[in-house]
Amino acid sequence: MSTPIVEQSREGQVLVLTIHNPPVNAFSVGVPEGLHAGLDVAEKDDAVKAVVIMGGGRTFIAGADIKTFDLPRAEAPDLRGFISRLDAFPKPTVAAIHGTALGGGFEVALACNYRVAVPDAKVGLPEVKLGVLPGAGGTQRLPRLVGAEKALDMMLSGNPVKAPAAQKLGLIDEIVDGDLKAGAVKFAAAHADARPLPRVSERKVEGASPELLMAARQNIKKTHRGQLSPTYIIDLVEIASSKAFADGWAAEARLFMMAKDSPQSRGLRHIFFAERESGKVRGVTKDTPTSNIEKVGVIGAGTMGGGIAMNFLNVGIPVTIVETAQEALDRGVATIRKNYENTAKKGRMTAEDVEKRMALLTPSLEMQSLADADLIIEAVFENMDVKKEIFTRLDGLAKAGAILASNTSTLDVNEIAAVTGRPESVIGLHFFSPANVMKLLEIVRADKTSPETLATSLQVAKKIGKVGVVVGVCEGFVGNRMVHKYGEEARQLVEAGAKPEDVDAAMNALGLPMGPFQMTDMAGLDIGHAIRVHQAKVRGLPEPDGWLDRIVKTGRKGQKTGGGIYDYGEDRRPQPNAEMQKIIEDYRAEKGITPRSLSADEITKRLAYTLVNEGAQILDEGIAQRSGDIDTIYIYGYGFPAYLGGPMQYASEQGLGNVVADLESYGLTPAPLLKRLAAEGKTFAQWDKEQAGT
Ligand code: 3H9
Repeated sequence: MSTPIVEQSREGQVLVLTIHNPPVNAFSVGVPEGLHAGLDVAEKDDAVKAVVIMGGGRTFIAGADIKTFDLPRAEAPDLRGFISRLDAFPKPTVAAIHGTALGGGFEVALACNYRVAVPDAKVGLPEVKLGVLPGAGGTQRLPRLVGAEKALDMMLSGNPVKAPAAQKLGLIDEIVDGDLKAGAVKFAAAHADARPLPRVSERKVEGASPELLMAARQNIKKTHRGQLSPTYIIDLVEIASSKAFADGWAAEARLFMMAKDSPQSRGLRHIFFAERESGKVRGVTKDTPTSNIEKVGVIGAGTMGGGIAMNFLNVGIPVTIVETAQEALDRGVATIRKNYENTAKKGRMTAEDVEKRMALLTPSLEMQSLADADLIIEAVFENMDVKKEIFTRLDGLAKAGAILASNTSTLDVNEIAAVTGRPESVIGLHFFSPANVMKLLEIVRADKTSPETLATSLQVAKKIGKVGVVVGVCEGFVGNRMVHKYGEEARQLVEAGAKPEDVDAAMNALGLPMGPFQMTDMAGLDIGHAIRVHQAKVRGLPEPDGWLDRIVKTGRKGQKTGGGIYDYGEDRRPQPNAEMQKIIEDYRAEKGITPRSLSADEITKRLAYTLVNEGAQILDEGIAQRSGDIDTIYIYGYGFPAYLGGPMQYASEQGLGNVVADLESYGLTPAPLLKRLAAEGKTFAQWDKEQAGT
């Protein structure tokens, strides 16, 4: 007989209800029914003196089942109904926590009379990260238990608290060392006769001063710019402090529904699942063998190579870093040390940690020293001849089965793989700068890359804390291919009459921390110029001579030279520069362009939809497997706001029919896939599902 979703077991006078809903015991359909059945038994049977609720498998309840958020209310699991009953239950209830008690899961625990946990358990209310708020009493109970300030901190950050800290805050009554079930049963039995029963809902909120609430409202303008649910959370803490529990409970239900039904929450939930889906790659299964990566080699000790090396040192994997000249090698190693020391200065690492990491680093001038590495990542400058030479040498010296990776951001990985006798072991691992910070890793699958090489690379990404997204070979892969089109369109907008600052302001208003020209100034104008020169050469076109190329030629290369398109004062804020504006005006005059004024709406749509259009083309070509992969890339690699769900989800929210109509109205040609989906009235997420056959 299979285990029921909620298993009942009697331990003396205690009834233990264990939830079995793998993988994370989300509060899905069947869970409340099983728990109610358990409470029915406990209520009727006089021999039952107390109830323990716990999770089977790896965790307590990880929250409401996010997949059920779009179900009609009558079909969705009734978490609030169960929590109401739990709060009023006449016999002592104990939540026994291991793994994570998150969101609705922690709300169940808060509605119990007592909470016990193993030392490495974590508790928290992460709903804000999904664009919602704790909607099953969390906004009302947490401040009653830990005070307004700590409750705001936990609910606005969404970060969990470890059990020992939670105990200090009063969230956990007892830490159980050893067997959780036995410890929880013992605790429950010891409290079986305790009356009156402690109920969090009956407490008063401490510390909700008007100053605290005002400061929180000010602060979220910076930390959660443009987002709805944090403001609701603060409103609800205010209500918790000034009104009866029942009023707060009702207000919470109303605001939860408003947040849940917002495009922001749909966007954040989309990206939650997209990020997890990105690990599921065509041709790779759970049974695909992987190899152990115990030693890593990095070729190139520049900014990129150094940053890449740090990822592995951080997780205890030894790295040999190779350069051609002693000076460059010394400089690279010194930069890595300095980065760690700066982290230590900020108190995020000890001096001992710095030394531990540095001890794992072996600098070398000999490529031969990479002979025993399991993974070798080449991170030299973007030149195909140099890369081919390196891979030819690697083929001769790397051990059998080693993965040979290039960090190229644009070059053809097939061409690189072809110089080796083992193309199945060659892959692109495209890190984003700064490589030790940015969460994205584009994993470039070449034609002959083996499933083993791919599966191992995905595992490596996870190990070093990156979100790995598999992409195919084309110029710029997914992220840079899209951003090049976006940059091109941004330059066109200026050519047509917009000012660079208007273009940036429109994208800032959409929620991007940096507009295209702020980004160009930060990355360096010379980089984009070099790419345009390279592309023109490859295509047999004359050297590019747009207004931006003319700015580069004045010697202004962006922030690194003190200014580029903009000037930068003490506060590092971009300020328009009259001479640069003159270059733009002269350029228009020379080309006979009469500048026109462009609205912020046109700018936003033309730029955002240019990304979407290229994304659709990328999907059609099979360069990305899912639109969710593209969204994940844009959020983790390019700062697209997560609450918009990424460019493809954003377009789906606007309606693909509207996107097509807008593109056409600007004289731009919609990609065939985009047109097809628009005509069929579909979203990109629906297309993803169709492709996956689900
Ligand atoms: C809420 O509770 C609202 C209430 O306040 C009010 C309601 C009225 N639902 O991350 P992993 C899946 S909002 C459905 O890879 P890990 C996930 O998609 C919720 N599915 O594992 C994946 O599926 P697959 C508040 C969920 O060990 C699998 O589980 N709670 C949910 O790295 C494994 O996930 C949260 O926000 C869910 N709630 O991390 C917690 N959670 O295998 C969200 C996970 O098919 N969850 N799945 O790809 C997490 O933070 C992490 O999953 C957790 C485990 C830390 C639990």
